[in-house]
Amino acid sequence: MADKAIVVGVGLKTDSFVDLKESLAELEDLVYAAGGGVVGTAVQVLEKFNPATLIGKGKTLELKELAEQTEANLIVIDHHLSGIQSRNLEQETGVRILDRNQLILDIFAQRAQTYEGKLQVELAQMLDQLPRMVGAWQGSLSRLGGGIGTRGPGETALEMDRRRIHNRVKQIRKKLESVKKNREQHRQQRQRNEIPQFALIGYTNSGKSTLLNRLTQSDVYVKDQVFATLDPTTRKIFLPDVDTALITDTVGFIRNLPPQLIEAFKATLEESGQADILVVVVDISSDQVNKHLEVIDHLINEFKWNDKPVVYVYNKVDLASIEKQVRADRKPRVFTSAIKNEGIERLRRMLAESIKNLQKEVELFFPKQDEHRIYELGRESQIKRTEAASHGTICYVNLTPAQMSKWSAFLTKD
Ligand SMILES: Nc1nc2c(ncn2[C@@H]2O[C@H](COP(=O)(O)OP(=O)(O)OP(=O)(O)O)[C@@H](O)[C@H]2O)c(=O)[nH]1
Ligand SMILES: [Mg+2]
Repeated sequence: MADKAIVVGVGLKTDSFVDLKESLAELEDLVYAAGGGVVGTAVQVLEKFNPATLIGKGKTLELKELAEQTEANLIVIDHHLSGIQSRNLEQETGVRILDRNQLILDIFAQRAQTYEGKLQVELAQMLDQLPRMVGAWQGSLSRLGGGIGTRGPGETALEMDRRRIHNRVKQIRKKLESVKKNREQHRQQRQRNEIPQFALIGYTNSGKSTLLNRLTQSDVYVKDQVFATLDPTTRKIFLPDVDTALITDTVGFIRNLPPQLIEAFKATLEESGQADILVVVVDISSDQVNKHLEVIDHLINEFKWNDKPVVYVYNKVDLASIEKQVRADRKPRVFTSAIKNEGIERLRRMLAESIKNLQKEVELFFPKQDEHRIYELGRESQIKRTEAASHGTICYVNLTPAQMSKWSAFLTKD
């Protein structure tokens, strides 16, 4: 049976009310994404938060009544709750309580497919659990029955004591470390080939996976729901004049992404950090383009990707008014409709252009005994011209910084 949820927006008088409402609308989407339904909505703006229950006493009672009327079995608060606040709210309303983080973690728990993905979600759930454990969770309604917030490996955590959780956290980190080592070996192999790499990043549901499928004729999972993608996928992409490049699709962003989740998914996100160029995908049909860009900018800063060149893709242009298109002012930019296959060739050209901008023309000298390597050079870059010299061959070629370090032994001084 699907959960029937009441969503509750909470903020201080000093906060922006528009933000509160937008965040609450997003929380509704998250409830649906978790497989539940929304049967009621409430909002409270406070002078200051109530340490015992976050929201006020009157509002708590109101929620209890609303839950009875609507037969809700779940209340989701659009704010962080302490362990004590959750327990108190559960006792006073008689209904299971989740906060925004727990809801997002539940969606991740449902979506995780790979070994690594599952480990990362479990780690995030435990890191989220630890500070809530004040010995207060015993007797909590969260342990009863199934439904949103009780799934995934994290549910067993509720029965463990803190020390056992700490041990488990240590264990998971170790396992993740070995997965990471494994991946780094693959990556080194790839780097030896020095193929330029793009990362698709952006808000969840903006169309990253659909674009990847268009650009690479793949069949990555696409769905009209938040967090459809959790595990990174890397594919080859063929661009005009560039030969081969790689492009990675990964987990989408959302405002107030739980910090534990970011920490747990570091390895996954680092995959995008390996890219030479970021491809920021924005759903231009959304009313919240600016907020989405703000969240993306913030995370780019947090991951220290600021030095990477960015290409902006305003996707879903088929649904966007001219006014919205005029306001889309990040550059370089391209408008696409991944669904209608519009703008994709322009995007390809822009991606090719962005690689060329990374490259510099250099002169390499291959002595006779190394001339066989010119073939390898030609496979990973465009040789503009070659000249026979007395003891070998000179090649004029465009290389990215990474390629330059690979071929540095053959660089002639400039
Ligand atoms: N109208 C329209 N819909 C699109 C377009 N591109 C993608 N969609 C739809 O938007 C929804 C989300 O697309 P995805 O490709 O799964 O989005 P995503 O960015 O990978 O999302 P996450 O994996 O959840 O982060 C799907 O229902 C797509 O069919 C577009 O250009 N126009
Ligand atoms: Mg996706």
